[in-house]
Amino acid sequence: MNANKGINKRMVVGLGMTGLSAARWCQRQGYAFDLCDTRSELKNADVIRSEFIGSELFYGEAFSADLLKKYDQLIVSPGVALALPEIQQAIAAGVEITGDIDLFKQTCNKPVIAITGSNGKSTVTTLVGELLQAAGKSVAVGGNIGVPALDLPEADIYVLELSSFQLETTTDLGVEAAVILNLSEDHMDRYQGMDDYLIAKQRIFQQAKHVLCNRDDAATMPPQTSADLSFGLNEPQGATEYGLRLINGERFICRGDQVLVGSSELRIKGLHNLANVMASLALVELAGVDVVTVIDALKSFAGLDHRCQWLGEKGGIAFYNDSKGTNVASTVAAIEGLGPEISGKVILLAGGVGKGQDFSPLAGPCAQFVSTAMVYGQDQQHIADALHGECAVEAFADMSRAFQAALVTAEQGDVILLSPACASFDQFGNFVERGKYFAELARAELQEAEA
Ligand code: UMA
Ligand code: ADP
Repeated sequence: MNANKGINKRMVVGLGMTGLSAARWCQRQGYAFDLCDTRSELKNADVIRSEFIGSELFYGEAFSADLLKKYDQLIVSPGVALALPEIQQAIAAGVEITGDIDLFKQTCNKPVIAITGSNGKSTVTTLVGELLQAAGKSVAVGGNIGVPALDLPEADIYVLELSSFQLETTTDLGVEAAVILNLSEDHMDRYQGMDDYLIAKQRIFQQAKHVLCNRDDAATMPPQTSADLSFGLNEPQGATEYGLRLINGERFICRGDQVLVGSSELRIKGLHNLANVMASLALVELAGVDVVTVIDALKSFAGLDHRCQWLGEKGGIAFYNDSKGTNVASTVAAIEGLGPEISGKVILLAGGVGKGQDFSPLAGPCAQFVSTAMVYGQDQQHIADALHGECAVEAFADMSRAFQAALVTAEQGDVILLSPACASFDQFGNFVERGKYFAELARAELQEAEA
C-alpha cells in the first residue's frame, strides 16, 4: 500500500505518546509534517522543536479549523475527539483523517493480532505475547497497553491492544486475527451511546483474515461474516469452540473435546480470567501455533499488577488489588470471580470518578458476595444509592479511611478487594498510583502480621 498517495503535507494532532511516535514515523519516511496540541503549557516544546527541525509547532490554544484545512491529512491522537468542531470542519473541507494504527498497518508486512473490548484487553494482549514468545516467535506487544504501535521494534508478529479511540481512525485495518473480548458501558463521556461505542469497536474486523468472538456476548460477533473460532463459559461443541467443562468438580479449559488445562493449574483466578485465557489460546491458534505447546507458559502466567492481584493474607483475610477495575463491568467481574472461590465474604472498596455510569449492575453481585461496601471519593453517593438494601454500605472521604474500616469489619475467610468501578482522577494521578497506594496500605498490614 502506498502510504503517501496524494498527500503532501500532514498535521500531527495531539503531542502525547502517540503524536510523537507518529511524528517520528513521518520523519523516518521523509514526509513533510507539522505538529499541534491545545495544551497551554507544553513542557517539552523545545525538545520537540529540536527533534523535528523543519516542522512547525502550534500549541497553547484551541485547534484552528483554518489551520487544519491547509493540510492533506490529519494524524489524530486517540485522546482527541473526532467530534471536535475544528476537526469536523477540516473533514468537511476534504482533509483525510488517520491515526497511528492505520499508519502502522500501512508499512507493516508482518501479521498483527488485534485485541479490543471493554475489559480484559491488557491481560489478553500480554498473555498472547507471552504465549507466542514461548512458541519461539519474535513478538512485539504494544498499542493502548503502553508502547505506541509506531514505536515498536521489528518483530515477526505484532500483538496490539486497541482502544475504541484508536479504532475510530482506522480504515481497512486488515489484521491477521481480531477480537472484541466483551462489550459493556464505558467512555460514555466520548460516545453518544452504546451503539456508537460498538460501531467504533467493530472497525477491528475490517478486512481481518480471522475473527474470534465471545459466545456469551452477541456484541462481539462480526456483523458481516462469521467468526472462525469462539470462546465462552459453556461447554464447547466442536473444535472451533473453546469452552469450560466441569470434570470431578473442577473447571477445565477445553477446545472441543480436547482437555487443555484445569483452572487449579492456573495462577490467574476468577471466571473472567478463564475467559481471558480461552481468548488468548484461540488467538494463538489463529496465529498458527499449536496451543498444546504453550500450556506450560500459560500455567506460569501470574497476571498483571492492579488486576485482581493477590497481595497476601493476614489472619485468614486476603487482600486483592483490582485498581484497574475502572468501570462497573470490571468490578462485577472481580466480585463474581472471587466471590465463589472464598469461604467468607468480599469487603469491597469502591469509589472515585463515576464517568456518568449506571451503577445498578453492582447490586446483584454485591447482594450475593459482598458483606460491606466501603465507598469513598467523588461519586460515592451514586454507588451507595445503587447498593442500598443489597449489602451494608459505609461511606468515607478517602480510600485510606475505607481501608481502615475494612480491616475492622473483615473476618477470617473474607477478602478485602479494591475494585473501584470508577476512574481515579479525584484522588490519584491514575489507576497505577491508586493501586500502589492500596498495596502499600495492605503490605503494611501484612508486614505487621509477619513481625
Ligand atoms: N490533546 C490536545 N487536544 C485535545 C485532546 C488532547 O491537544 O483536545 C493532546 C494533549 O494535550 C496531549 C495529547 O493530545 O498532548 C494526548 O494524547 P492522547 O490522549 O491520545 O494520549 P497519548 O499519550 O498519545 O496516549 C494514547 C492513549 N491515550 C488515550 O487513549 C487517552 C494511551 O491509552 C495509550 O497507552 C497510548 O496512546 C499508546 O497507544 C491510555 C488510556 O487511558 C492508557 N486509554 C483509554 C483506556 O484504556 O480506557 C482508551
Ligand atoms: P483493559 O485493558 O480492557 O482495561 P485489563 O486486562 O487491564 O483490561 O483488566 C481490567 C479489569 O477488568 C480487571 O482488573 C478486572 O476487574 C476486569 N476484567 C478483566 N478481564 C475481564 C473480562 N474478561 N470480563 C470482564 N471484566 C474483566
